[in-house]
Parts: sequence; structure tokens; C-alpha cells
Amino acid sequence: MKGLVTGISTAALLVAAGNAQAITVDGTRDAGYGSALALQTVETQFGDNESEWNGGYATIDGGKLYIMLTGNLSGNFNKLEVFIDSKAGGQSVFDSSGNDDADRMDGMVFDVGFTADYHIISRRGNAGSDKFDVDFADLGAQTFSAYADVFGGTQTGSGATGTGVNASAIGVAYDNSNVAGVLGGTAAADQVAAAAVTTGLELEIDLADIGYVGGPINIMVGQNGDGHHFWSNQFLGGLAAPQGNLGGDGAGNFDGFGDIDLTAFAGDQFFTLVPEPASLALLGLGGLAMLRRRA
Ligand SMILES: [Ca+2]
Ligand SMILES: [Ca+2]
Ligand SMILES: [Ca+2]
Repeated sequence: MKGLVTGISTAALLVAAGNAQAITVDGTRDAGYGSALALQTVETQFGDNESEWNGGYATIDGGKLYIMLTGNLSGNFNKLEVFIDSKAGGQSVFDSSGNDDADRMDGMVFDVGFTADYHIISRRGNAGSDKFDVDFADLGAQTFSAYADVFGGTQTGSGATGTGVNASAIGVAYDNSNVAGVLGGTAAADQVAAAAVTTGLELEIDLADIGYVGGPINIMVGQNGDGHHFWSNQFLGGLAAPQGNLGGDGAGNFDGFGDIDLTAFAGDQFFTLVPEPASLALLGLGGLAMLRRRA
């Protein structure tokens, strides 16, 4: 992306920005996300419309990474794990920054081609009052910030974290209204139904906070239990069907840890955003072939 920016004029960038379809962080998928980067491949064994992840979407606009994950997160403090590979280097084997008992996943092996740099935990429930919490961890620096109750007393809505390890507040929105999408079970998911879901979790992260200087961004999404030590069968990219919960040992058993080996499962349990705004193709700058050469 940096190559593109240096290769075209400020005026052209302004045109490109004008062409981009704005994203609103409200828990509803915007047209600006375009097509899904991953669709769920397996029915959920963590409850139909309870914890299911139908599709993964992402885009970059205005210096922000936007992530839209359509589906549902149970209101029982189950953890949605989002790992971001946004720069060179990073972890092929997970090593927690020490927050939220995430160290129970220490030793987890990521797929080849994925080196985790940042980890975001989302969870919601009622602990005396309704809340939605978000943790942001810089895995390289082994630092984290934990943000409780980002919506101000509710489990759904929109809001933002404070600042800390992330210098800019992270926009967060969650809409729990999905009652369709994939069904409960372990068989192959209905991907047409998965693609039709428009609501779920939406995040807005400043590119500087994920050390982004250009190139593709890999995003891994996995639904875990409330102690980071019992994985469901809901990953994006998805697992090969039929597939039950992975549990703590990859075979569906509880062992007190969440250190699964994702290389043992077919396919990539991550998806990739290749930032190449469609709007750039409309600028008459010689087309994407030229831009790619510059990049
Ligand atoms: Ca939205
Ligand atoms: Ca990385
Ligand atoms: Ca469903």
C-alpha cells in the first residue's frame, strides 16, 4: 500500500477516498466491505445463533482497518479470539501477553503463512450488570490493554475502547439480531445462508496501532469457550466438514489448555485482506497492472 501511495498524486488519492464507500461501525455489514473474505464451512456446535460465525469481511479506509464478522457471540463470556498478522515477523506459536487467562493458549500453533502480531479478545455477558469487553494485546511487545463495558451498560450497541497499548481508541459494535445463517451441528454449513447474514461484530482499528506499513493483512478468527481452553468448531477461515468442537486438545476434549495445532487441520484458519481499493482502478492511471508494479 505504501508503494501505491508514493506512486500516485495527492489529488488521485483524494479521488480514491471519495470513491470509497464509508463504513459505519454499528454491527451491520456495509456495502463498502464487498464480498466475504471467508464464509463459514461448518455448522456450529456452540449453539445455533448463540456462537456462530458466518462470514469474515475486512477493508481499509481512511487509515483504519475495519473488520466485520457476521454472526453471534454468546452472552456467557465465551471468548471470541481475533488474531491479526499485519506486519513482518511475529508469532508462529502463540505466546500470550498475560491477559484474561489467554496464556492457556500458549503453544498454539498457527497455520503456515500466519505470524500473529496482535490479539483481540471480545466477550459479553452479565456480571452484575450487562457489559461487552474488549482486550487488545501487542504480542511482539507482550503488552495489553483491557477495556470493560465498552457500550456503557449493555451487551449490544456501539462504542469505543479507551487508549493504552492502542494509541487510538478501537471502534466496537455488536448486533446480536442474527437468527439465520448456519445451523447447529457439525455438518457442512449452508454457505448461501452464511453469506446472507449482515449483523454481528464490527471493529475499527487504527493502522498505526497494528504496525501496518503495507501488504496483505491476515486475520484469524476462532470461537473459544469462557476460559480460552475449549475451542468450538467456528473458525474463519473455516474447518473442513464434518467437524465438531476442537476442545483443548484438538479432538474435542477438555484438558485445561487451548494449545491446539492448526496445522493439523485442513485449510487455512485465517483469511487475507489484500488492500487494493477498487476505486483505484477507476482513476485512469494505467490500471492495476501499473499499480502492482509500483507496489
Ligand atoms: Ca457497519
Ligand atoms: Ca506477522
Ligand atoms: Ca444460525
